[in-house]
Amino acid sequence: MTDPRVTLAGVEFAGPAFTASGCAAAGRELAGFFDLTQIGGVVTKSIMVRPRSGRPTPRMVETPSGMLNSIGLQGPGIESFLANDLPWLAEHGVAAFVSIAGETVEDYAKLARILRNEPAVKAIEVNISCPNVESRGQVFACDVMSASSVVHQVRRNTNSSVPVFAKLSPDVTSIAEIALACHNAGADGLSVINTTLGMAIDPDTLRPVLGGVTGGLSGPAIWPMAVRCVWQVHQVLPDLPILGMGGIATGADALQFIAAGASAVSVGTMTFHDPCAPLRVQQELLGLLDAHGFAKVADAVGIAHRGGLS
Ligand code: RRO
Repeated sequence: MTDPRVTLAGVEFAGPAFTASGCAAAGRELAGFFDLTQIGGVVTKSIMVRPRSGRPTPRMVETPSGMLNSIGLQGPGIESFLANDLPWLAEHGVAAFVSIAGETVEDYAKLARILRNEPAVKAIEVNISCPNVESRGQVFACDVMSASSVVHQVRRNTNSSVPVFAKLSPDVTSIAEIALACHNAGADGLSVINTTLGMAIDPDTLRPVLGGVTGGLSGPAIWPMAVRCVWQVHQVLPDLPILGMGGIATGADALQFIAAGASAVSVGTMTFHDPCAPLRVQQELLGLLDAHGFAKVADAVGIAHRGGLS
């Protein structure tokens, strides 16, 4: 059997599939469906310095093969996260991949400083690509200088043993350019991709459906774009671990991400339909890797760049 363990930037995880940020809160709700210690870990909903109520409702719309969300970074804030969520993950032996988000570079630095003293944090995902913010200027991942500043500040305020992954947006001209900038600023890995900006208009009222007007598109509709982004990032940074995500519903989908250059995957939107999706996708992926004769996941990473199976 293919060894399920993966090592991302020096840290070992139990499996190659993770939850995706924003689709499973901090893991608790999924624990009734499957054993969270069996997957790579839980990537938490992005946590901010202060509690936040998010954008006006409605916040979700179903779309062909996907959905739009306009949550707007709703969350309890870092104090509550440290009092309730992180201890729960630690007590249950679940690997905590903590996602952080801020309105300013200093917010990110502050969150990193606070998390520095928390041994339960196995890795940090720096969410610089939330589409549901007040201004596009706050989507740090759309600008080389902004992305670099955030990553630099988080990296310098985080323990060297804890990898820092930057989460990228597909809504840029060159994702490779942003990836290189994040790498140069100290990112140990990249999460590829966040949702892409979309919008729906009600055909009866002819008004935007979402309270926040625009929202992030996710689900199977976006996997071809996500695979392309993983491919382009791996092409310029073949040694940097990528956590690949975007519309993964099956092990075969996940395998495409691995072949394009991802070292592990996150399963998000599919969890709303099938709460066991992260574990099911992992089992299906490992079955496919085994059928192809791969002893470990790493042997298949980026194989599409090397001519595929011989
Ligand atoms: O909370 C959100 O609205 C949200 C976030 Br933080 C994100 O990173 N991506 C997304 O589609 N929605």
